[in-house]
Amino acid sequence: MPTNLPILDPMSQPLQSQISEVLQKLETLLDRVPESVAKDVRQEIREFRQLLVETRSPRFALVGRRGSGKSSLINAIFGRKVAEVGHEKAQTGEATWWPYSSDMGTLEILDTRGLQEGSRPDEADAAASPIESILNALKEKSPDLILFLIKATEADSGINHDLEALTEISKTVEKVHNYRPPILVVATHCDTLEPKNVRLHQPEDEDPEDLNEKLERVKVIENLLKTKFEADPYLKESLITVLGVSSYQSWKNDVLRSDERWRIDELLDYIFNELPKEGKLAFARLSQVRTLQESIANRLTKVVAAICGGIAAVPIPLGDIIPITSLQITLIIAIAYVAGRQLSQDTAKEFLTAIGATISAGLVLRELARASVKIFFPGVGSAVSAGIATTATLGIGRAAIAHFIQRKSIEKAKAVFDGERSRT
Ligand SMILES: Nc1nc2c(ncn2[C@@H]2O[C@H](COP(=O)(O)OP(=O)(O)OP(=O)(O)O)[C@@H](O)[C@H]2O)c(=O)[nH]1
Ligand SMILES: [Mg+2]
Repeated sequence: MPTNLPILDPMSQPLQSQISEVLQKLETLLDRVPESVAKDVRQEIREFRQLLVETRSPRFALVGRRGSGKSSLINAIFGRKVAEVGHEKAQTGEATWWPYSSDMGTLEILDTRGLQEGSRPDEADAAASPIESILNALKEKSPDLILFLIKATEADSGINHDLEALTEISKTVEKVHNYRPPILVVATHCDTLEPKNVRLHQPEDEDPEDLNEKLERVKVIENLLKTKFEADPYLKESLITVLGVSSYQSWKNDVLRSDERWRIDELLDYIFNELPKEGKLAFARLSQVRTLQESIANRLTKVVAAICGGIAAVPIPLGDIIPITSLQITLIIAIAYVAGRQLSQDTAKEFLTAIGATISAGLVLRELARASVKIFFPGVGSAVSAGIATTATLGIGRAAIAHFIQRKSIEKAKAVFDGERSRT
């Protein structure tokens, strides 16, 4: 059962509606421009909206036997204790989507164990998670992906029941939502494979030969599972990969006392790649993986730079160019948010000033003030201001990544901004 229930807002509501407003305004501006010019900018605006305005908690359906490590995996993703580890009583009553939250965000999880065990009468509490309610929960919301967990040591024992459950879940989702969720197969407990004492999470301290033996065993299990999936024409299509991991962490009074996670970063990478755009930002934030945060921040930067360049390139009245600055401020707020912080507009503006980017924004304005350039030499002036707007925005994004995600000083961030500009 989740230890804390409140769903945290992916992004503050007022901020989201503000961003939404700016984007709407931009779209209206684009109506005045030939569609051939506006088309690409519209596309970027759509992506920006998906990533930022429509952001929501990712949703996973978990399939895995009792003790396969579902709760541990949720904790491993967060790097915090958000789920109770150890034997849990089966949920009584309705199976439903449960929010698991840290102060960095929320995952919505549907535990589908009842479906797997429903046909096994020896399970005392099999009836506690009625199959009907699992299927209803799947109809209510579709999982972004299915995580199938199996203990590495149990991978060669009959998993037909498990595969049947997987197929039923996938087909239900596909029928209702017209979406076939990708399946990630996770072989847990790899650390317990022989030789037991070899620590996968500290390979540098281990005898290379012993380590190799253990890694070979992991590979054998991965291949075994892969073969089973590939033998099933339906499941084969949905399989992303099979990955052996260890999720083991030990907590004492909610304080981490040992962290033996292995290959969880790799798993997070796979999950991130499979998530729809709406779920990526929240996932990068809550998992606190820098490479994922950088990936989404770089994408946001490119999208915003393209939008700013697009606006600057079209001959529109000077007053309407203000959205460029608001977009750049939004970009800073969004990047800081991915890194786990909540910035006010004022703080974002201070950051712009501190890296010396306001001058650049002014430059764009001045460039556009020479509107005559555009009128007399259409194309030339536009290309110049578009270039400046794009470069300045790229620089601002890279500087924000350096400061908020890579935790570099403001001085270093300023150097990143200056470097980006002098590159062109
Ligand atoms: N060594 C090792 N132990 C693990 C790993 N993952 C989970 N465990 C342990 O296995 C036990 C069961 O893990 P849980 O995460 O509670 O499993 P679960 O699937 O949530 O179990 P139920 O909620 O009862 O279905 C706990 O003692 C965990 O510490 C792993 O990768 N390696
Ligand atoms: Mg559990």
